[in-house]
Amino acid sequence: MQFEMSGDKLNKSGTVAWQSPSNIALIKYWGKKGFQIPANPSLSITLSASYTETKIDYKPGTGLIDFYFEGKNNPAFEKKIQSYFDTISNELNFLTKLDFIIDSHNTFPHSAGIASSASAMSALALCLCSIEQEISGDPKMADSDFYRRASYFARIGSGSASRSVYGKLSSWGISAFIPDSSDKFATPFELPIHKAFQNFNDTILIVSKGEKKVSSRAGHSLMDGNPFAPARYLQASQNMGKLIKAIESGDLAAFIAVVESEALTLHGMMMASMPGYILMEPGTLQIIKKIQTYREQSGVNLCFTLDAGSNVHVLYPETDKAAVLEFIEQALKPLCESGKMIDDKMGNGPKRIR
Ligand code: 2P0
Repeated sequence: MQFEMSGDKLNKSGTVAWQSPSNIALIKYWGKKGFQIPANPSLSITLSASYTETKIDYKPGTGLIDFYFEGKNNPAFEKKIQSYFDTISNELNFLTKLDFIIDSHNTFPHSAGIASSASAMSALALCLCSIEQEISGDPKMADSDFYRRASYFARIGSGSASRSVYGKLSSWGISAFIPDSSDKFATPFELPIHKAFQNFNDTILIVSKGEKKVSSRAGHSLMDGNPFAPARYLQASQNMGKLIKAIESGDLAAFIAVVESEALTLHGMMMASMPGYILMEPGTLQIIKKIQTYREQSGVNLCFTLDAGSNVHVLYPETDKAAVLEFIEQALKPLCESGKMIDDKMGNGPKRIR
C-alpha cells in the first residue's frame, strides 16, 4: 500500500478493527523489575468468550484521539490512551501524524470485576500494528513478526495483555523451560499439550462486581518492598517447569497442585505487603473450600485460580464438564453476586475483523 508525505503529515486514512480476548494466568505475573519487565515468567490460558472489540478510524492529523467506550465518549480512558501513545510514539511515529477515532467495547460487563486491561490493550496494540502495516506499505510482514510486535506494544500498555495476542496457551518472560522466551513480548506455547488440556474450560464466578481495592500497577509495586518477593520469583520460575511437565503429560493432579498454589501465593503476597490487602471476599473462600471438598469426594478434576480480586475462575477438562456444571449450579452459583457467572473456555486468540 502506498502513502504520501506532505510536509510532516501522513496522507493516509483508513479503518482497522480487532477482536482480542482476555486471559487467565496459571503462573502469575506479580512484580516488575524495571519498566514493564516482569520479575518472573508467567503462563496463561487465552479465553474465548471474554473479549474486547476495538475499531480505529485514522486520518491525516496531529495525534488527536477521540475515544468511545461502549458507545460513549470516555475522557478518563482517552487520557490513559493519550499517555500510552506518548510512551510509544518514538517507536510508532505515525501516532503524531494521524488523528484517531477509537471505538471499543467488551463482551463482558465492565463492572463485573473481570480484568479488562489484557483484552483492551491487546486489541489496541493489534490495531496499531495493522495501521503501521497499512501505512508502511509492507503488508507482507510474517505473521509471527506481526504478533510479536503487537505483543511488545501490548506489554507496554499492560503486562498481562502481551499474552493475549496468542490463542490457547501463551507465556511471557524469560524462562529456562521455554525456547525463545522474552521479557519484552509473549510467545505462543509451542511445547506439546496433552489432550486432557485441549478445550479446557473456565467458568468465571463473579463474587463481587465492585471496583478493585488496589490497581494492578500499585499491586505490582508493592512487591518491591515485600521481603518474600525473591523467594516468590524463584518459586514462579520453578512452577513454570512443573506446570509445563504436567501439561505435556496430562498429569491433572500436578497441574491442579501448581495452579492452586500460584493463586493462593499471589493473594499471600498481597496480604504480606505493606500495607497488606485482602482481595478475597468471604464468598471467595467459601467457593475455594467447596471446590476442594468436592474434588476430594468425587475425584472430578476441577480446580480454581484467582486474579488480583475476589472472583474465582473454575478450570476443568472438557470430559468433566457435565459433572462440574451441575456442581457449580447447585453449590457455587448461590455464592455469586446476583448469581452472575461467565461460561468461558480456552480460545483461539485474536481476530482481525476489519
Ligand atoms: C497475571 N495479573 O499474570 C497477573 C495475575 C493479575 C494477577 O497481570 O501494570 O494489569 O498493566 O502491567 O497486567 C494484572 O496486572 O499490570 C496481572 P500492568 P496487569 O495476569
